[in-house]
Amino acid sequence: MKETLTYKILNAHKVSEDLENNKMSIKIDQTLTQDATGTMAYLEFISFGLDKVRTDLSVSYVDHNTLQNGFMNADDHKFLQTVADKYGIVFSKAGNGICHQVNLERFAVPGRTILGSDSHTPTSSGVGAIAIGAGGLDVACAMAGMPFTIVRPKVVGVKLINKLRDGVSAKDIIIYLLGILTVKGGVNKVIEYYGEGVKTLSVPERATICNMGAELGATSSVFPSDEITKEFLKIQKREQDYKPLSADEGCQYDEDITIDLATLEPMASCPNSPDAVKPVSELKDIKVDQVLIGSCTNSSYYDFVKVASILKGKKIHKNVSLGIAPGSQQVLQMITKNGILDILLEAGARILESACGPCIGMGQSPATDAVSLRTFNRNFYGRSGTNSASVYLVSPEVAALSAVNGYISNPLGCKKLDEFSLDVDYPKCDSLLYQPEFKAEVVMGPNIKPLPKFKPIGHKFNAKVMISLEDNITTDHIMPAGAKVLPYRSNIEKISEFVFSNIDEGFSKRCLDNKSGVIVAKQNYGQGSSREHAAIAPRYLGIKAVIAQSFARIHKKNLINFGILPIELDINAKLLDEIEVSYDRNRIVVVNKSNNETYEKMNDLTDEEYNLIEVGGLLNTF
Ligand code: MIC
Ligand code: SF4
Repeated sequence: MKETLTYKILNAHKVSEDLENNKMSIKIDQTLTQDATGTMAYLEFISFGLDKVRTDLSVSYVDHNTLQNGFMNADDHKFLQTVADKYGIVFSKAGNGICHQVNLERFAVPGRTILGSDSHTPTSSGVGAIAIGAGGLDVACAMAGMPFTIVRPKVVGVKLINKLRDGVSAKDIIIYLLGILTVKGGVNKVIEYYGEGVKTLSVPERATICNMGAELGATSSVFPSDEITKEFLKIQKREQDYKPLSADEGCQYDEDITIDLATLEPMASCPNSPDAVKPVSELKDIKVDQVLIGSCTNSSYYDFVKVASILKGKKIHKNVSLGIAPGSQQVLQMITKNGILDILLEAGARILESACGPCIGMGQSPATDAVSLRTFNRNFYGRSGTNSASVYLVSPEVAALSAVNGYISNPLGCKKLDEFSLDVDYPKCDSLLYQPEFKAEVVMGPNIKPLPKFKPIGHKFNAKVMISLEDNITTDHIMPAGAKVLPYRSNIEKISEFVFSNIDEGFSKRCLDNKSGVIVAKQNYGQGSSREHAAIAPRYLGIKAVIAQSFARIHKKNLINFGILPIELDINAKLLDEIEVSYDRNRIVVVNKSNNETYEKMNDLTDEEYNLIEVGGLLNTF
């Protein structure tokens, strides 16, 4: 039978299959963590009592909480470094770069499986790997050598034909796709790219596309591994990792989409959702206050070549603040060596650390009511740190040209300058990358609190509705990030004070006063980040079930991992209604006692998931 590339890689890693529930478990070759989810993941891994990781390669990155305002983040970094050294994990220190950019440069290998405690882990699929984002506990289990279970994904075949015009970017391809598929269109699917157009895209461009597959809710995205991949691995001095990989000619996809690259135009995701898509030509003349270029989506050397081509000899508009964060030390070294950095500085850019920074609300929050153009991947409400700001997601070309003009501008026709060759020497740049020596003692500063213990929720309970929500609630709504909250990622009691704080300040206190509760929502609850804090912190506050029309993949798994029952139902309930939930292996009954409505459905949890809820979560099974 002719196979898709997705199933070639998945089947080669298959450990077991549960056809009745449409699930498969796969061996994970490599893992990655970042600091904001990593401290929990490693506390969980340590609790398993193993002496070292069981993967081929595990890498721990520090890139999110690099703003060291107080001892908390620095404590976390020290903890992560000592854990890595002790348990056989490669450590990428703060300053080395954004986990996904560095992982692509240094570690991603065609044909491998990679599990990362960050939703944008699929960036590494740009080399022809299957890289998947997951909660920290799932990554901890993978580090312990356990297989990872997924819903057998449907495969969407995206055929790329022709070639992008000057000024049109890989970012425009994925934003365009978001306009077609929406933020829930990729759930339990892998987006597989093929066709003549693939050959016209470099690996960093492919990685940009795979990166924002996360915004579709997709399990992963994948590109073939071809001569361009070989060239990329060669310049990264790891040609030995190359292996050609592609789908069988004529294989069948579950869904088919064709994109003609030659007709695509610059696109933007408008406030406040990556799928609020418009062509840039329809947005022209909107005044811009801030432009930020960077993040794991668009911070490669390739991106800065295009930015420099536009900024060369120009000055940014006096009302615009332009911030630039190169994605890694390697990118920073390269733009320094070939004069791009000078061009950026002369244009008036502020150079930021090679880290996530403003993408996760760590600094650079825009002014009140400001318009901010970002080459990032998420523009959820409040994520920038300024609730009233309008955040647009765009390509590096749109960002650079708009910074010069002071209003949203269409770069169609802007050419890459020939003087910036892509064929340059890429420094290996390992000065902030540490191989484990299996020596260190784990250092746990006062910011790192023990994992909370949770009791099972029981088979029947009554609880009030603590919040009633709409479609597409993101994990940024549930568990906000930003400079104020992120330092408490290792302290569940403290971070739980901030649950839903951007949209409902009273939530946390209400839960504690009521001692238990349920959350009611509509479609695609928990989209976005992989942060398991969006499950642990509500559980800590007494949340026993989330009743929603549908869930995002990673968040649903996180809820189950921490013993919260996800119930897929569309119920009619308002704040403080009294809900009775009862369930067994076969069915779930939900009664809204406040309006006397009863809902009943088959229990669609697998045996494994049911067992986890019964014992109060995955950590109680060890
Ligand atoms: C994000 O982009 O939201 C993050 C911060 O990288 C998260 C992880 C986190 O919340 O720590 C993600 O995407 O998984
Ligand atoms: Fe970091 Fe932003 Fe990428 Fe998340 S999306 S990993 S915060 S750069």
